[in-house]
Amino acid sequence: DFQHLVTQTSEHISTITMNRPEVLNAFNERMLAELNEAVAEAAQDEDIRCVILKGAGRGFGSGQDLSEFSSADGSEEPLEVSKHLGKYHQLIRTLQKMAKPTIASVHGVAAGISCNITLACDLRIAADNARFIQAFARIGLVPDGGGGYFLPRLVGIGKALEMAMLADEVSGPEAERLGLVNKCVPAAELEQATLQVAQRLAYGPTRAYGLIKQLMYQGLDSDLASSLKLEGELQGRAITTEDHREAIRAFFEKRAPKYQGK
Ligand code: T3D
Repeated sequence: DFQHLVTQTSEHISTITMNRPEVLNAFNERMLAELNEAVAEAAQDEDIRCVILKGAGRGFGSGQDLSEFSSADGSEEPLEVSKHLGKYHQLIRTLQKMAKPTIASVHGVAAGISCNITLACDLRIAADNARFIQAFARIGLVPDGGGGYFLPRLVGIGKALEMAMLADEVSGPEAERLGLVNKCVPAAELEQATLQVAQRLAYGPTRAYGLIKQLMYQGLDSDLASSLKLEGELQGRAITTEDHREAIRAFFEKRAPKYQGK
C-alpha cells in the first residue's frame, strides 16, 4: 500500500497521482521510493498500455522536499548526493525505457525535479494555470533529474539556459509556444483532455509505441547511419506484430483496426 501515492488502473490506463498536497507534492524519500515502485510495476504490467503521472491538490509537484534535503542535516558529501540522486535517475530511466507511452498531466506548479520528471515523460499536457520552474538555481543548484538532457532538446539551448539560470516561471500557454508541452488546455478541461489522449494511446499499437520510443530517444544521441540501422531492426520487429497484421486486414476491410497491444 502506498502512503503518498494514489494509483488507479482502468481501461489499460494506469494513473499515478502524487499525493502530498500540503507541500505541493514535494518528494520526500518515501514518495520517491513509492513512485519508483509504482512506475516499475506499470512498466512490467502487460495489461497497462499507457501511464499518466499527475499531482493531487494545487499543483503537480514542488521538487525535492527541502526539509529532507541532502544538505539539511549538514552532510554535503558528494556521495550522499549521488546516492539520493540515483533514486531519481532510476525513475527517469524507467520512464524513458518503458515500452509504452507516458503522459505528464500538469496543473499548477511543476518545480525543480518535479518539472524535470515531466520532461522525462513522452508527452506533457498542461493546464493554463501550470507553472514550470527550473527552481534549482534559486537555491544554488544545477538542474537534475535529466534536466540537462531533456530541456535543451525540447526548447533549444538558449531557452534552456534562460530557464535554468533565471529560474523564472513558464506558464502553460508559454510552455506550449516553446514546445515544452504538447498541449495547453483550460484547467477545468485538463483531466478530460489527458484522458482523451491516454485512451487513444491505450487502444493503439502498444508494441509499435515502445519501438517508436526507442527509435526517437536513441535518435537523439546518434548519427544518421546508426539511426537508419536501428530503424531497420525495429521495423523488422514491428512488422511481425499482431497489431500490424490487424491494421493491414482492417485497411482492406475498410474498418477501424482493433489493436490488442501484441
Ligand atoms: O540531493 C538532492 O536532493 C538534490 C535534488 C534536488 C532536486 C530539486 O528538486 S531542487 C528544487 C527544490 N524545490 C524548490 O526549491 C521549490 C521550493 N518551493 C517554492 O519555491 C514554492 O513553494 C513554489 C514556487 C514551488 C510554489 O509557491 P507557492 O507560493 O504557490 O506555494 P507555497 O506557499 O510556497 O508552498 C505551499 C506549501 O508547500 C508551503 O508550506 P506551508 O507554508 O503552507 O506550511 C511550502 O513551505 C511547502 N513547500 C513548497 N515547496 C516545498 C515545500 N515544502 C518542502 N519542500 C518543498 N520543495
